[in-house]
Formats: sequence, structure tokens, C-alpha cells
Amino acid sequence: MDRKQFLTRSLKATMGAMVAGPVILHANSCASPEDPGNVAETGPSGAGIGPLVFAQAPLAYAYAALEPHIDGRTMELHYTKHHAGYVRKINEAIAEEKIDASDEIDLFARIPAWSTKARNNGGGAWNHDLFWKLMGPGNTGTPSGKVLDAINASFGSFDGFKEVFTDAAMKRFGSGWAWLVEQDGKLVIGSTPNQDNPLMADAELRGKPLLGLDVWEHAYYLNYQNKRNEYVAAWWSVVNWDVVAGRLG
Ligand code: MN3
Repeated sequence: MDRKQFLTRSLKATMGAMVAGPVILHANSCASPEDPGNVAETGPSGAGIGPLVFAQAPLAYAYAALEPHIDGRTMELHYTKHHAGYVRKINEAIAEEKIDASDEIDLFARIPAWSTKARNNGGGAWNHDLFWKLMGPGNTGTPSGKVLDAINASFGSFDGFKEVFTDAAMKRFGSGWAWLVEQDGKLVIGSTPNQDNPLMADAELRGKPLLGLDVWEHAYYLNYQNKRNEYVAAWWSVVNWDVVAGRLG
């Protein structure tokens, strides 16, 4: 088959597997036998010029499912406007700059090589995909098992951990993210500006992201106005700790 057929075929195969997860599509990845599923609905048609294509995975819950902690209107705008915009613009940047990264790890590991547009929108696309998956309705608000053990070992207690994480979220001036990362087998808390993330080669905080909190005003202003502290406090109720456990090595 020619290159266009190959791209289309492998893209559709990846899209089929995507409902459950990855935001990154590799045009050069191996085709899988899964049914393409709802490609027309979610496929980034027109993208795919470069070897790496980002797509917006469907939300696993309704916009209003996180109420009263995070309101439906904020979720809808955040997903359909902000996140969708980052995904569109990183694909533009990949095409414009002929970015040859093979996957998101490679993209972020070499991020200083490319434009601010690639950095901000690549980070925005990836960070939000993780953020949606880290939340959901019907959560207990507290971790258990190996995550709780790791938190206790690093921070003394879950309350102690929440205090340090909240402090990182509150002290991030302007827009950015608070993170819990795994760094050489240890858990570390910190934050990054803008849409930077700990996978970026020159990020202020480096490591494997386990938990991330969006502290841009667009994430909370409709419901909480300037009260970031109330948003952070409410957010614990919607964290899906099973996803954190799955990311912990
Ligand atoms: Mn955001």
C-alpha cells in the first residue's frame, strides 16, 4: 500500500484502541486488529502529515459528572475549547516544523528543539488527556494499597501529602500545573508553569507524572472565581486513585 493508505489504516486501527486511552497516535505504529470504532467522530481528519498525531480521547464521563466539585459548564468549555485547541495546534506545529518525534516521550525529551507553539500545545494536549483520566465520579477521596503506602513513606501521611501538594498548587504564580511525580523510585511534589510537564527535558520539575492538577484559572474561575484554594480542596473528591496506582511503577 502507499504511504497515504498506510497512514489512514494505522491511524484508524489506533483510533479503535483509543477509546480506552492513549492521546497519541503514531502513524508509523503497527496496525492492530481492533475494529476502528467511532473514527469519524473522533478522528483528527486532515492531521497526520507528520509521523506523530495527537487526538482528543473521548471523556469517560459526562461534563456534569464531577459536580458539585467541578461544574459541568467548566468541564465542557475546558474539554471542547481549551483542550481541543491544544490538540489542533500541536498537530499544526508538528506539520509546520516537520517535527520527527516518534512519540510523546521523544517529543518532550527534545522539546527545546522546537517552537513555543509546539511546547505549549504539545504540553496542553498531553497534560489534559492525563487530567481527564485522573478524575471521575464516585471516588472515595483517598488512596489505598500501594499508592497510600508510597505516600506514607514519602510524606508521612495522606494529610501531610495533601498539604505539600496544595502548597505547590497555591504557590504556582499565574498559570501552570501541580504534580506528583516518581523520581528515581521516590515520590516528589512540585509544579510547572504554563503547559510544561515533568517529561520535558528542561522542565522545572522532572520525573514520571503520577498525578497532575491544572491550576489555570480556566479550570476553576466560573465556579470558584479567584478562590483557587477552594478548587484544590474540592478536587480531592474526584481524583481517581486507581489511575494513579496504575501509573506507579
Ligand atoms: Mn486547562
